[in-house]
Amino acid sequence: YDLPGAESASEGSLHVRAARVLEANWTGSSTVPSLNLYPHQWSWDSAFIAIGLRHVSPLRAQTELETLLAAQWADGRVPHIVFNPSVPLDAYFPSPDFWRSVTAGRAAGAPRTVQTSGIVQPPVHALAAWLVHLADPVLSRSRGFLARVYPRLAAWHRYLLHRRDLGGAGLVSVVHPWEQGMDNSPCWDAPLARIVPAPARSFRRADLDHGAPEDRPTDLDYGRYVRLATDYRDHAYADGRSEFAVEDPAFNALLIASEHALARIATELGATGTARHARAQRLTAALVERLWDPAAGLFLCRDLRGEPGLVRERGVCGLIPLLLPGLPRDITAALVRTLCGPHFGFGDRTRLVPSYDLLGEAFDPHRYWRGPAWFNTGWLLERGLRAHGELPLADALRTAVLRLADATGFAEYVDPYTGEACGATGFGWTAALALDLYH
Ligand code: 9YW
Repeated sequence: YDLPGAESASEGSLHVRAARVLEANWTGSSTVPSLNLYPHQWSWDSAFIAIGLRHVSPLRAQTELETLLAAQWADGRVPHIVFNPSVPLDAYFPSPDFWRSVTAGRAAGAPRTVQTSGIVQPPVHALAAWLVHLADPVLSRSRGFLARVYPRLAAWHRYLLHRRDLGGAGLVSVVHPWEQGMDNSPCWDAPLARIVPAPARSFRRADLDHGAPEDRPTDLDYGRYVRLATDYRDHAYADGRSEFAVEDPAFNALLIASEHALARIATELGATGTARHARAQRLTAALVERLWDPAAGLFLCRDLRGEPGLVRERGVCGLIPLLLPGLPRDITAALVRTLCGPHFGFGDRTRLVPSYDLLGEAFDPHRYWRGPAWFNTGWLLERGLRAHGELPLADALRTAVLRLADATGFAEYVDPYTGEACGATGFGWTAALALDLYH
């Protein structure tokens, strides 16, 4: 995979196979993460998908982000799911009749013409918009792409920084594990343990129709997810009262990376990005101050409820800040050591970076975000390694992503030791991000 087009002609190229997945998952205005498992538009999936799609069709990549942002709420939040009205209600749980965005979200300014969830996902969008622009600046300028998305992206960041600074230290909190995107990570075990689960018979899990139960979150996890989402909905999606509030390093790092991207977008539009770069730097300092753990050699999550404090679990979320340009040198060096050390084993014991500590008690190589390796985190770490000049490691990670994505039919996630496919295949961001690394 060193050179585009290096594969044998009979097999076609990775580019063609990945583009085919994105084509199959395209609905006409956006791309689904997985045809069977996730048949709607997901927020951070769309951002990652747009980053790959820009190599196939810059116009579709722009449309992907525009469709998502069209479902933004008046308070600035970008919902984690935008529902496709032509998909049957029982195809995915929780469905629109659970979230009831149009009625329950009225005070927060949910759109009237499209149904969405009421929680959010990591803000990768400004970064994606900038990368999509760079793929075809002429098309982007002729359509006024950045000018159209900029106010929405700015409002999105404003929502997070103003309504979600629940710890009062400048960082953003997530109020549901689904918001952070790594649903059943062991990092949530302690903060979730306080939540009284909704009774298992009060909902029906559609995910088990398509995924192996041992690869998915448990019913107990789901009961808690449902309880938290129900409470949020029943309080009209007003922020500040959630029983679950966690400052997560990956979510905040992605916001910071996107704030830097928004600064570049502002500059491209003829304004100045200085204030945004400065804010990103301040957020980076807050991230280090609040979540860096020098002894563990990575960032940890901070639980704001119960007995507040750092959660002593090593998740891949703690490595993602490697993405940031402004990190102190000793921290980037420590992150690289942790990535390659016994807890994540990259380049030694694992083929792709696991989602959780190999030595952690809760480690399970097949269960979703409790050990398996995911391609979006691989892509983010590859970018971080490259940005900090760790070129041999970045190259190794790039090759691993490309090989495993292709060999598994673009799996949702893989066993970090064997590379065996888990979850769905034909997965949107796996195809998109492999495509991006291929180029
Ligand atoms: C769910 C769509 C989403 C991702 C999340 C992932 C999973 C949804 O799928 O959550 O129903 O559990 O954890 O990160 O955006 O791909």
